[in-house]
This record gives sequence, structure tokens and C-alpha cells, in this order.
Amino acid sequence: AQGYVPTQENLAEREDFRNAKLGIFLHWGIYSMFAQGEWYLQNAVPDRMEYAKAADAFYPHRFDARQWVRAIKAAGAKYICFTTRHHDGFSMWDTQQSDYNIVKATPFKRDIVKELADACHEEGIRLHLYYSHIDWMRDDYPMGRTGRNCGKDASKSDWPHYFQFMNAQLTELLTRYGKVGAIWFDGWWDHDQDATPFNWQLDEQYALIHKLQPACLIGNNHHMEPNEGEDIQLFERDLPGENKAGFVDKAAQVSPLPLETCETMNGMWGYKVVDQNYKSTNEIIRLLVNTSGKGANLLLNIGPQPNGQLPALALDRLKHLGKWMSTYGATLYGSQAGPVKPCEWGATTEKNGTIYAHICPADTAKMPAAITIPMAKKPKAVTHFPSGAKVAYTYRNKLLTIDVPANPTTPDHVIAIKR
Ligand code: H57
Repeated sequence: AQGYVPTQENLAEREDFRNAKLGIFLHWGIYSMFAQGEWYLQNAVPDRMEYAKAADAFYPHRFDARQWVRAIKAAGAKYICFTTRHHDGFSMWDTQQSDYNIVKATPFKRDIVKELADACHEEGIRLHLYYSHIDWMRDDYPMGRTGRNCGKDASKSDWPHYFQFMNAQLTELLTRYGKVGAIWFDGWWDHDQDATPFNWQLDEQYALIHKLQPACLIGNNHHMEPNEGEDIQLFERDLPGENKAGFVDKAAQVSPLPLETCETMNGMWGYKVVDQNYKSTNEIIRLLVNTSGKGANLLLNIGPQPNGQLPALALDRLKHLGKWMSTYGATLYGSQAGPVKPCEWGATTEKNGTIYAHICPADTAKMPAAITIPMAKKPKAVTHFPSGAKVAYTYRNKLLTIDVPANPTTPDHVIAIKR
């Protein structure tokens, strides 16, 4: 909407989100059964109707929303973002807009979004809903760069019909499942190379969302300057401002909106049986610290298994991350980017007049002898976190210099600097 003015509750929600720092992304759908990631239909299946038959065998008998939510909360995450419908077009809730959904097309017949929403609300954790703008199943979605090899009939493309379908689905998601923290759109990039710019009619769609739930935050995974009506800015596999993920755009300018970086725990979003290459807990901690050091949240992805369980390695990472967060979360939650942006030795966060220097180089062989931080005034106190032990420093020419001890705490040696 031209002249979108966020409501007070929306602005409050943005701050709540900005303070959250860690969320867990869940990519789960019938693609999980093929165990080759969420792009399996696009990458390998010539006939989408053959792929769709998997729905009739989807029976994740170990699915327990409360177990997921508890494990995620215990990791220190403040929100969950769930794929209600990915590019394969399968809806994980009891939608009336299509029979291609969890209740009508599977023997499982349980509304996954409802169970997850209820568990999130009961456990007091934010719920964000991922919603794909792309659909590789329906003929009315006007194909872009993807979806051309799944057997769709381009002559049946009908944008007004598809747009109406999406808005009817979004209306369900925003009226049936209680408070929705955010809608996370993905797919804009499917039409980023069109000869004439594709009109997604975002203004109208965003206005609908903000009308139904004014506090609901809208994000769109386009890697560009936010469009009018967006409340948060998303970066897939990039820290804000980076562009390594291969999006077609010039910039990825960082806006003043709350920021979020999403990244996978292994290499794939949806469950992929051959990818057991999980990042170590220490690598995840460094990623989280660097994201916080950019003032952004980390949305860390897990691909649940076809039986409904989170993979054991993912549960292991959540558990160890939670242990670390129970102490160090205090230096991240509610913080802003500190004066030194992520660099070779680590990153800084700042909260209530205290700078936290996180010394956590990716390569521990590159541990610096000392770190320097520009400060306008001599600090009031410099201590080790969390012990509170005094740390020696020098302050000269508006530069604070702190020696790194011979045996720094790994993976993150934290110094608290009171301004
Ligand atoms: O849901 C996950 C993640 C959050 N977004 C999806 C993935 O399935 C991937 C989106 N990737 C965006 C992207 C980056 C580079 C270009 C697209 C064919 C057409 C475009 C791409 C490949 Fe590439």
C-alpha cells in the first residue's frame, strides 16, 4: 500500500522480533518423503501428478508438535517459522481452497499447522508462517524460471485466479490459528528475469494481511530493498548486505527494518538423506554471534524426517546450543550491532550501554594477540563475561585495546565493556 503506516502493535511486534535473535526454520512437506530436499519435484520429476501420489503415503506417526516446540525453545530460540506450503504446492493445513492438503490427501488427516500453532501458543513461542508465492503443481500459477519441467500446462496460467487462491489461503492462515507473528514469502525471484516486470500485486496482498492481523510482520525473500508494506527484511544464506546466495540483484541494501538471515544446519532445507554434513555446534554459535553482530536474527533451519521426528543430529545441535545460550544468550537477546562489525576475530553486540566483544575466529589458529575497539570515551569497566573478572586494557587515541588471554574460552571468549 502506498503510504503504508504500521500500527503501534505492529511496531511493538517489530521490536519483539528484533530482540529475538534466534529462530528455527522448519521445512516439512511431502517432499520430505523423497528425502532429497524440497526442490525434488523441480529437480528430478517430469510428471507432477506422479509426485503428488506421495501424499497418499504421508503418515508421520511420530509427529508431536509439543516435542518439537519444547526442543526448539530449549535451544534458546524465540520463534519458529514453518512451511505451510512450499513450491510443490502441498498445503500442510486443512485448507478449503484445494484438496491437495494434509487433511484431504493423506491418510494422516491431521492439521499440522493447527497442532503446531496450538503448541507454540501454549509454550509461548512466536509462530511465523512461510508461504510460497510459487506453485509447481497448479496450472494457474504463471510459471517463471522454475516449474517448466514438472508437466504443467503454461496455456492454463491464470494470475487473477491464482492471486485470489493465495489470498483465500492467507485469510485462512490468519483467521484460524490465533496470532501469527509473521508471514514469510518466498518465490519473488522466480520472475526476476521476466522481460516485462512481473506484477505480484504485493500492495493488495500485504494490505489484506495487515487488515486481518495488523501486528503480523511481513517479510519477502527477495534480497532487495523492502517493498512498501514489508515489516522485516530477509536475507537467505547471507548476512545483511552480503550477496553470495546468487540472487539476481545489484545490492541487497540493508534497511532500518528488523533483519533476519536464514541458513541451513546441514546443506539443505528439506530433509535430505545423503546430507549428514551438519555444522558443528561451535560453527552454529559463530554464525549466530556474527548475525547478532550485524543486528540481525538467525533463522536456523531443520528439515524434519518423514516420520515426523527432528533428525538426531539436529536435536543434538539444539541441545548444545541451548546450553550455551543459557549463559551467553544475555549478550545477544535484546542487543544491537556493536561498534565493530563482524571481522576476522569475531563480532560485537551492544545492550544497555554495555558492549560485548565476542572473540570467536572461525580459524582458532588466527586468534589475535589483542583486539581493538573504537570508543569516544574511556570505558567505565572491562570484565570477562560471564565471570565478571576484571580485564586489563589500554585506552589511547580513542581506541580501546584488550589483550586476548593465552587460553581464551572457546567457541566464544566474551568481554563486557561498560561505556
Ligand atoms: O525454502 C528454501 C529457502 C528458504 N528458499 C528456497 C528454498 O527452497 C530457495 C530460494 N532460493 C532463491 C534463489 C537464489 C538464487 C536464485 C534463487 C532457479 C531459479 C532461481 C534459482 C534457481 Fe537461483
